[in-house]
Amino acid sequence: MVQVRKAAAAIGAYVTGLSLEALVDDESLTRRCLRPTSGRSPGAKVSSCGNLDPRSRNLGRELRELLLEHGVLFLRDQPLSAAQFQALARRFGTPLHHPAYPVAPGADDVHVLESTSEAPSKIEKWHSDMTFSATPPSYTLLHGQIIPEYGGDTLWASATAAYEALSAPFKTLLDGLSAEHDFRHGFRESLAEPGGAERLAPAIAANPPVRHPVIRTHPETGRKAIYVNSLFTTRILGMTAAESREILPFLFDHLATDEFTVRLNWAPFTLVMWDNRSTLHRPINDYFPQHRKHHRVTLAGDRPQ
Ligand SMILES: O=C(O)CCC(=O)C(=O)O
Repeated sequence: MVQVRKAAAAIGAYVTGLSLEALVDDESLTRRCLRPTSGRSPGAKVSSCGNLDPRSRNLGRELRELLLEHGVLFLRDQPLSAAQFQALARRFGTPLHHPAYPVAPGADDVHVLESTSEAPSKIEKWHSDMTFSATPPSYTLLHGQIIPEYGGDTLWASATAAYEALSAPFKTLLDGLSAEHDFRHGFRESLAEPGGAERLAPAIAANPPVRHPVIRTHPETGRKAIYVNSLFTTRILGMTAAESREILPFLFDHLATDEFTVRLNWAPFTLVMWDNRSTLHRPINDYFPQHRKHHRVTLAGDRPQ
C-alpha cells in the first residue's frame, strides 16, 4: 500500500510502498501484474501487483498532487536505469536541456551530476533550478547513483512557508518587485577555471540576465512564495544598490530558516522529486574525497508570475 509520511513540519514527505519501475516499464508491469485468467478465456487478468495497484496508472497525477502539497517527495529503493528514469520524468512533463551538464549515455534528457575530489561540484548555494532562464523548470527529479558513505546530504526549504512567515508590511513592500537572475553569477567559479569562459560562452550567449517577480504565485496552487536565490539572483530592480544589498541577504537567510527546511541523507537509488516554484535546495559538499553521482531531469515550466 502506498503510504505518505511528512518528513518535516513545513516541507517534504516520504512516499513508500511504490515501485516506479512498474509505473514506467510496461514489460515489467506485465511481468509483475498480469496472471493468466482461469478457464479457457485468452489473455490475462490484472491482479495484485506487489506494492503497486495497476489502477495506479493514475499514479502520475497522484504524485503530482502530493508534490504540490509537500514540495518535495522522497522515494527510497527505486532501481531505475537512465532510460527508465527518463521515461518516468517524461510522464510528468517535457524535459529541458541544461547548458552546463553532460547527459547519460542513451538517455539524452538525463543529466549527470558527478562530483569527485579532482572535479568537485561547485554548487553549494541555496537555489531553485535554472532561474537564469525566462521560463525556469517546474519540477526536478534527482536519482542517486553513487552515494558517499557519509556526507553529501541535500537540504530543501519551503519558499511558501518563508513567504507566509513575513509580516504584512514586508509582504506589501516585496509584492510587485522584480529581481534580476543571471547565469554568469551562478557559474562564476566554472567561468573562472582554465577554459571555462570558452566552454560556457554559448550558454552565456543563450542566457542573458532575466527578471522574475520577487514574490511569485504558484500557477497550480495559487500560493505565494519568495522567488529569489543566492546562486542566481543579483539585484532587486527599482531599488538602490544599497537597498538591494540589504534586502536580498535578508531574504536568502530567511528562506534558509531551519523550521522551513528538510534534510535528506541519500542512499543509492533514492529518487527525489521537487517543485521548483515553491522550494529551494542546497547540496552539502562535505564528502570529499568520496565520489558522488546523480541523474537529474528538469521539466519545463512557465514564466513566473
Ligand atoms: O546534488 C544535489 O544534492 C542537488 C543538486 C542540485 O543542486 C540541483 O540539481 O540543482
